[in-house]
Amino acid sequence: MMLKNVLQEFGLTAPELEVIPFGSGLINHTWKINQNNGKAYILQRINHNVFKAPQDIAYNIRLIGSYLAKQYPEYFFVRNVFTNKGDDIHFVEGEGYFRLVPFVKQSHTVDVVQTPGQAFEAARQFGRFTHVLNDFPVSQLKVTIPDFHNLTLRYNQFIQSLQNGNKERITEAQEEIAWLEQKHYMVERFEAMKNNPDFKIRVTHHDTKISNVLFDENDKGICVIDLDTVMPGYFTSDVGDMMRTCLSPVSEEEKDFSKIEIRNEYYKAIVQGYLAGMEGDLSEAECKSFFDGGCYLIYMQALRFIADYINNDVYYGSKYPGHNFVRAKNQITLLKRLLEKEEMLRAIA
Ligand code: GN1
Ligand code: MG
Repeated sequence: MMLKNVLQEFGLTAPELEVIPFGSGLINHTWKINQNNGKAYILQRINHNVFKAPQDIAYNIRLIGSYLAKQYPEYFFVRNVFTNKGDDIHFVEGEGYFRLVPFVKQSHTVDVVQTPGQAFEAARQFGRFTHVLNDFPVSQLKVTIPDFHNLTLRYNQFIQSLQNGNKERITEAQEEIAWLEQKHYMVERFEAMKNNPDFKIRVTHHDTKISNVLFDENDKGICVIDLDTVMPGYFTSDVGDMMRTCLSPVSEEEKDFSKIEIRNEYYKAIVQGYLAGMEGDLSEAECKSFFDGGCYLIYMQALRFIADYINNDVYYGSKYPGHNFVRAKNQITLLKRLLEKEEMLRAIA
């Protein structure tokens, strides 16, 4: 099998290897590799259509890794394993780019957040990651996906889908489209943030779901993983995507929207955990914008899902008819529930 050849390049040889599909990401493919000596690794194939220059991911990880080794040697940072040729990424013609990292012993990941304590720990880890890189020269990082969390661009892509997309689907989604158009003020708010020097461009993770944090056996956070989308960005991206994925007891895949709700204690845990990790780095203006982060990211995901539905599911794919429309309606419901609690939740931060 082809994966065996890839593993061989990284110095891991069959037959004593066990290869198991791992995780639930929508974009990259991930496997866990167990060796019979007890060691384990995570192998990932990077989606080449989404990450146009996978070498840039490896470059960023190298740069950050050597900075942290000097400035924060106690910070736990998972580096790529080198190939026999000394590269930290391996290209296979017709297959794409692969990278391998050691699996951290006695660590586990969490697919669905179970307690506010876990949300606190996750938020603290994402905050800490940005904190230890506070003085890192952020402009040296490569942008692995240009405009990834640029809400203005995502809104424009949504408008573009209405011009060129599937007409039947546009008619079907009329109500949701109108609602999303009404919420355009969020784009204006986002633009104002971009023009406000009190919002620092930081090293942010951009994919802060709970499964991207490693926990130890006592459910304390160890570190963050999956650094593909680490880029210059705003803290609102990281707290916002945590809110998007932790506040409700059900995920973006849930079809029964009556189960979607905003849990106050998880909101509090995210804010407090992130502040603890950041150790006072946030400006006053940033501290006042936690709630906006949640809005931007949920709104953006709703726009991305509905645009993809209208564009015939070219980006996210679809496991059943109407899948991306369900996801979009789910995120719209989540945003509605969040906005209902605006006054109360803003008072928490
Ligand atoms: C994608 O692949 P995964 O699940 O980590 C997407 C995120 C979305 C998420 C929604 C590179 O992340 O931005 O929030 O799906 N990543 C990319 O489930 O587009
Ligand atoms: Mg990811």
